[in-house]
Amino acid sequence: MATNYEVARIFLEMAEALELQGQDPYRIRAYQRAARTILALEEPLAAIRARGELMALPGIGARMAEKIEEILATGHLRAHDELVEAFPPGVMAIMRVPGVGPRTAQRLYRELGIASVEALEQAAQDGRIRRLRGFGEKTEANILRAIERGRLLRARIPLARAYPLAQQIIAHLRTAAPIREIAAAGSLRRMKEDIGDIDILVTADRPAEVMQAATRLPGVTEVLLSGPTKTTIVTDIGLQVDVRAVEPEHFGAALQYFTGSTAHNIKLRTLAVRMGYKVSEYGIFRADTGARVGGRHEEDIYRTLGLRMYPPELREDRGEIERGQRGEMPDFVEEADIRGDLHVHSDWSDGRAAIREMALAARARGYEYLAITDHSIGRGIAHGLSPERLRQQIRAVRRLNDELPGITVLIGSEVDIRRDGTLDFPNDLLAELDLCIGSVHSAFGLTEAEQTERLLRALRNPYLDIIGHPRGRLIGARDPLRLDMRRVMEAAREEGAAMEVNAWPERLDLNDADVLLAREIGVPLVINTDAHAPEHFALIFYGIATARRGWAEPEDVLNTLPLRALLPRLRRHQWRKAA
Ligand code: DGT
Ligand code: CA
Ligand code: CA
Ligand code: ZN
Repeated sequence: MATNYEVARIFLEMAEALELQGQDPYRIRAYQRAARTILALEEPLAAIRARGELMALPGIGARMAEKIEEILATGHLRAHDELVEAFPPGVMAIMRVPGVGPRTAQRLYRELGIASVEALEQAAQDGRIRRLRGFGEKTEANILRAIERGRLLRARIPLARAYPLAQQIIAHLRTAAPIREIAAAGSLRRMKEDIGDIDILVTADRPAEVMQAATRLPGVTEVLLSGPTKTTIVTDIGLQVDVRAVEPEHFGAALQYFTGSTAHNIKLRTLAVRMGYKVSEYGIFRADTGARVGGRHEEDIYRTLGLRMYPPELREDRGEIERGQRGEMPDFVEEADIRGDLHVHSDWSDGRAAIREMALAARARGYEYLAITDHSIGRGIAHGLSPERLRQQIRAVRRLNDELPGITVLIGSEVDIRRDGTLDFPNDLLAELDLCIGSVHSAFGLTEAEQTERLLRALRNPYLDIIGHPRGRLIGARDPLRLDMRRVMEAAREEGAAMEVNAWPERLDLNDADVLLAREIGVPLVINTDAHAPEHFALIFYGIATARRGWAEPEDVLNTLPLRALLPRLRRHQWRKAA
């Protein structure tokens, strides 16, 4: 008798195949809806059918009920068998090669027996495709180019693209196969800013089903490897994904191993050997007797070696193991430490939401404060505010703050640092603000000497509290500014200014190495989202991860402080007090 899960899986595969064929979206959704209903059931479908109540289920009409009956009775659905025959996984992969599509894939399969992307590439190189009716050299060249492009795209991918994809893959695998544990490992778990491939570990009673499901994930363009415990696929953004199934009692050890980094693992294993142990992806063992000491849980490995478990973000062999051996593993900054966001845009400049909406969203997150920091006039394209508009905004924010309970709304500005290092608003206006972020949004191409001088000059302005996204980079789109970061940070520390860790996923700026430097120099940090819409506050975790990769502790980060402790730490209050 087919299980609920098996019925749902057949329906999900139907939906995917129909989608690839460009069939009626209504039919596709009907299958998806039925599958979701079935996966949510607590009772076997067979029992519901026995009571004659299948059609009482949401999303199950007469035709779906009939299909469920067929699967329960025979273990199969004829329509599904036909689809699988017409579209084996390799053919599905071919259909996803840009420009190929279902009809072409079908013909290539039927007439030339091509059932994988590799076979397709070979056939195109051999000039076999142009011999098909309706195909020519041009089609062949296009196919080769599309395959090649897919490969090139397989270069490293920004975390901002890989992370959501990994979440989707995990969610999808959970619905497509009965899974016990599932976790991302590798550089993604370490929250590295660029990802070579996604590594996913699972435990399941029937791993083969998980492997099957992995080859059929939405967006798969190629199945590179499909074995009983390991599947490697390529997705349409060119990212490779390894899915591995391990035994439950090995899960912790495997997670430790595949989280890496390789350098961290090597150091850890060397330490283990010195202590009379052996660490592998299967567990931690006594070297003399071979007895297994642990491995079900990741902590087993670290604990046995006398270490606290390292947060994945720290596992880069930057001295963390030595530090752990000395018993120095503090609590690093985490999302719960953050009490407010100091870099927030509204619809007064290029944000999407009203100030009040942003404030309500921040309050809903449990924040104690936020600072509205729209752009200054020099950013014409971002609807930067004129001095008059900023004066209006100051009044608007003060009024809102008076009437809105539960959160303090500060008024600030993200002021352009002009090419010559002057700020884009006069000091008498900056003085009316609660805080000022200075950012570079132009003249990215200056030499290192010029760029450094520009920031040093900006830092001499006593109203500049925070340097925003100090590197000015956009991952994959714009290189970081050339500047002497050490000198800039030293100047910021001298002046009492803070450096931003901008959590916007395309920025991650400061980056992890800069955060390490900031800690060495002793300049305070703030972690901000640069939110342009309410949902962007959630992106703070990218900034937290970046700061953790730089070993930041809560004390290093000003916006972990309650407001009354934060305000005196802002530069403008420091020099006023000193004066
Ligand atoms: P990536 O994919 O280039 O962004 O970086 P990772 O760290 O995800 O590397 P990957 O996917 O090649 O391997 C995943 C983890 O598996 C890696 O972080 C550590 C472990 N691993 C892989 N190869 C080796 C190795 O040769 N020795 C050791 N000790 N561990 C390895
Ligand atoms: Ca990886
Ligand atoms: Ca890998
Ligand atoms: Zn900015």
